[in-house]
Amino acid sequence: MPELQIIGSPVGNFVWACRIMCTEKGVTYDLVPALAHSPESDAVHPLGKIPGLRHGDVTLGESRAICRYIDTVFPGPSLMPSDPVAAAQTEQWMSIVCTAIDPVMLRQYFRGYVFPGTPDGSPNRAFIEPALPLMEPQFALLDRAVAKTGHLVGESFTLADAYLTPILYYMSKPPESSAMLGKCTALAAYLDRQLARPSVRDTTPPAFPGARRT
Ligand SMILES: N[C@@H](CCC(=O)N[C@@H](CS)C(=O)NCC(=O)O)C(=O)O
Repeated sequence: MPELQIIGSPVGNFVWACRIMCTEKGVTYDLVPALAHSPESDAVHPLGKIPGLRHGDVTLGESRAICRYIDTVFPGPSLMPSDPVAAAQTEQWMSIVCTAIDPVMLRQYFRGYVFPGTPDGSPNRAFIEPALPLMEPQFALLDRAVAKTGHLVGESFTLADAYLTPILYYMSKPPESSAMLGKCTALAAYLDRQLARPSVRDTTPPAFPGARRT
């Protein structure tokens, strides 16, 4: 089998999800550190985003496609449930995380801390403030979702948890989001448990320079 490469910065939340997936499956890979729109990412992702994948002649972009490929081609436990309803629920939560949670919590709010674009590098309140009222109901939604079983779907860790955990990790750093998370007892306990999970712990990236530790 040719060497499997995951291409992207380890701090990228979608890169991290793919690495959790590989680790859970016991698939060895080489992490090729690369920024979005670099020669390395442009060579494998149609939009030059990260993560990308290279495996012999196969090149792919988009975390969902990458995870599907790895899950199908390599042996090892799958993070997609075999039960059709649970599999569809996993897709449902991954879609919600990617299309609703990530755009508000990371692309809008967290960006105000890590890529502020302010002259002195201070947090950009123009990004942060409008995100706050959107984040409150999202935290409440996620708190309810994990309250029953401690997972997004069923009784075990799925790819949906692999997508959500990196985002919650970053949300535990800045003051407003860590306060919101702290009020969501089920979600805060969920995050603590996932961060102790070997596949998550062993792939946790270095902190963003602008992100405050709690
Ligand atoms: N839908 C993509 C999203 C990937 C994504 O947005 N990656 C970010 C870094 S975490 C990126 O490449 N951003 C650069 C851009 O959007 O141009 C996936 O699931 O892989």
